[in-house]
Amino acid sequence: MKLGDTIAAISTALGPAGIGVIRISGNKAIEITEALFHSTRPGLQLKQAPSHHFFHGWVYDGKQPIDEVMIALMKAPHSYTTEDIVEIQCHGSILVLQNILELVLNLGVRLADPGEFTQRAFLHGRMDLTQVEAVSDLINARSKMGIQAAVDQLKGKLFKAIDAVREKVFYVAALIEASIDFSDEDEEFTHREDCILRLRNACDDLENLLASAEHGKMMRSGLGVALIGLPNVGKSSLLNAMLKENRAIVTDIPGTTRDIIEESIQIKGLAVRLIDTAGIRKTEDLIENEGMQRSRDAFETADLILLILDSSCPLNEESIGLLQETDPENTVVILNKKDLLSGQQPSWIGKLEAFTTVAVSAKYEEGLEELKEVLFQKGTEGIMMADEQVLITNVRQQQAAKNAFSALQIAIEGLENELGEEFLAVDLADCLRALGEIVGETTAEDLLNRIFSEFCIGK
Ligand SMILES: Nc1nc2c(ncn2[C@@H]2O[C@H](COP(=O)(O)OP(=O)(O)OP(=O)(O)O)[C@@H](O)[C@H]2O)c(=O)[nH]1
Ligand SMILES: [Mg+2]
Repeated sequence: MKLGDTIAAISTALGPAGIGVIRISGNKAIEITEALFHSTRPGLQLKQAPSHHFFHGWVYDGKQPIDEVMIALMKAPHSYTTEDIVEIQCHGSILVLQNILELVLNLGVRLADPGEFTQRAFLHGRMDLTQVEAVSDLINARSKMGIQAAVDQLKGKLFKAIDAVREKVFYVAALIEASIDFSDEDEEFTHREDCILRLRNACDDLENLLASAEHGKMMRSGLGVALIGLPNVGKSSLLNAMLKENRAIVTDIPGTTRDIIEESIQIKGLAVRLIDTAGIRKTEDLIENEGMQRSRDAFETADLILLILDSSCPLNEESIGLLQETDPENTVVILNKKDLLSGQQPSWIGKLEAFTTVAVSAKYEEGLEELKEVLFQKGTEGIMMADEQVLITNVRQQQAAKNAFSALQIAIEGLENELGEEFLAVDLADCLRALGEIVGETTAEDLLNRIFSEFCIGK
């Protein structure tokens, strides 16, 4: 991956569409476009043309017109990558897009790697790593909350928060370095109290950020909800009813669902990932057993369990077994098939006192609004929805923030216990390195590569 190359890729999704965009970035972008583009404005030269303007014309392959296009010109350094960028907007035909891309590549341009445009923006200092991650989150967002978290991060909210903590730590680190450099055998380091206060303050900031992580991750990836229960209780019916579509096969034969089916819905802007699973029972069937292993995995990894019971049946031993396995804190018991009870409650309802319960009829779509409300409450429990709150949105950021926090605590303890400045300097350097990892300044190369490789081509 060479920074000096001019790169190009199709930046829009490949499928018939109104328009499609081919993006070219690098110092040859403009001259290469000149070779293909015939402007409708006589004598127009893109090199001399004003930046951030659109130009109408045709792309030609030799004498053969390929498509009528608009060219968007963004000259360095005021572009996404900070390099010269040309975006060719043609009709959104896969073949036309591929044709134009090929013409561009034949002129000595290299096909961009996944995420390479964004990587250039990062390497040229236009974005920090949290903003890079925000771009990816925004593209992949599945809910309004996901978009909001990504946009806040893209605007640099998290970067600024981390930078503010770094400033505080830098200040103390500089004082300590100075006291090492100018240390006099008899002279004591005189700023301990002041340093402790400053570092405690930085620690509080990090603690608040860390407290936001669960909220941030929830906003980004949504609430993972596993539908668990014995066969035939109506798990797949409930999935279909919530999705308002016949996604999963429903029959009256126990053991219908074999594989995991995952689909998302939005509840008041929160993404909820519903995971339908195979009914749990004892069986010799190989396929069903494999399905059940997957149910077990979903059971263990989901944020919330919907334990579904058939309210028209007695509470048998297997159901009691499942109830005992679940933690009432992250379980909602669904009393399905309430239509069969003609307004009555199941006789065994008393056994469920520890649980939140919702009575529904998946078949007749009753009780679903109440269920959605409960899911939203559970998903956003303990979460502050304050505008000014800064969020950590993924595990990578969370882990680095934790490391920074631990290093700070060790430094504070060291200061309190009159430890030598050399030790303090090491702890503060650890803390600064961890903070630098969040924004991408001290992040390991392979991790960076992985982050960019998960992008789509053309971004
Ligand atoms: N009366 C009534 N029948 C329902 C309700 N929900 C589901 N059923 C029926 O119960 C049977 C089983 O439904 P499914 O949704 O396939 O059950 P499941 O839990 O996914 O079953 P497995 O995939 O075998 O584990 C079907 O005949 C459904 O029509 C309901 O609310 N009321
Ligand atoms: Mg099913």
